[in-house]
Amino acid sequence: MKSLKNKQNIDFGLTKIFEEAEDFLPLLGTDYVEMYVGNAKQAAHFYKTALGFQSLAYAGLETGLKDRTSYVLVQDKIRLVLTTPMPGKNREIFEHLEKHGDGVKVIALWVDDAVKAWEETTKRGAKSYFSPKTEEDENGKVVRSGIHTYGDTVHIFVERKNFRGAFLPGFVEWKSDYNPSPCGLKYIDHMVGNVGWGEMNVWATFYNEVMGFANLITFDDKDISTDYTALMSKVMTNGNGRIKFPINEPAAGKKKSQIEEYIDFYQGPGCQHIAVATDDIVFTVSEMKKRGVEFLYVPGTYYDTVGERVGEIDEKLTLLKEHGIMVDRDDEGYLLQIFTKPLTDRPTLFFEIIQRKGAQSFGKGNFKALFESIEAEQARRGTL
Ligand code: TYF
Ligand code: FE
Repeated sequence: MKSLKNKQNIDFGLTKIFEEAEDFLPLLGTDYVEMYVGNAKQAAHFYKTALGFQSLAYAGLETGLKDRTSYVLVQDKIRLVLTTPMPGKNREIFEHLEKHGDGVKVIALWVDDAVKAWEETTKRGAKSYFSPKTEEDENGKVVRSGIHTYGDTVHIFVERKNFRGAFLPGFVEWKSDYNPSPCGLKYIDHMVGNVGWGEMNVWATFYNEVMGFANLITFDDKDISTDYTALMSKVMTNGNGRIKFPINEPAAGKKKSQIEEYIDFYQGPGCQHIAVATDDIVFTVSEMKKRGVEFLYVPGTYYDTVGERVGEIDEKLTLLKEHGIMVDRDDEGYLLQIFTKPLTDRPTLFFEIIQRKGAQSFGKGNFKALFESIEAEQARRGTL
């Protein structure tokens, strides 16, 4: 039985949550993340240079694709697709860009059966993005289907067991002479959605009822609020724990919530951050800094008390302080994390670098320092 097998893979106390549930949507992992961007060629250069991604695949004019151009980048298990529109009838990408700026359009999920994934989710109320279709080339075939989630964001289910190509049918392998070394990014740990006032529960319920996810943790405004920022968050996770989607909504605070700021600039709900795992955060962060990535500033005083809060850790505190890397502990271990500034001109999408050493939580102990740091940035932008 598939559902039983899934349960044995659960490695962080999810067994209880899923005891009775049958996993009608088994997910093997994140397949790819696709961003719609204003200039895919330059964005690809940035993600290679600054974050250490490698060239993987390409589709555009040279491959017979007329209405858009896509560059596919890879770093270990992470695949990032950067797509820009070309003049033509495809208004979807232009409209997405005009409204949101560069942002995440597709969070693609790797499945064994893209037809079943679409049927199970649409029958539970998901709005279809596209019904199952088979794409084929000399490397085999891929079945994909898609559903809508928050805002203009979509999930695409990807079934690739009969495919050997670089990415998807229609893409050619992209061999480049420019190959900056990786920064040690391994896989996507979680992807966070920001939604509007009162919508957190709508989307938590969507992930529960339509996709069979469970609520792993809830943070209310009391957990999170600083003097200014306030937000609430529910972390939703699938049966084997490989996919984690925290959903944030703004809460009333003294000044403008960072979630509201995001929604104002993204002009609606969307993906706020992509958390990527590394197994050597000091290496990853020092590489990314050398390559020009800017991180949020954590005040030096944060490190005065971190020792008593987290106890013994393997890393030298002086090194963590030098880089502004934060630490938090839970029952199962500890984690190290740091946040980039937004990677776009609008204060919208950013990346989190996370190294888990047992802990499966989200750094609640760092919320205050983190949000104060975000507020300092909001103040600089005049949006607080
Ligand atoms: O994903 C998380 O829950 C943590 C903390 O606006 C966090 O990375 C939560 C909300 C937010 C930024 C980070
Ligand atoms: Fe996060």
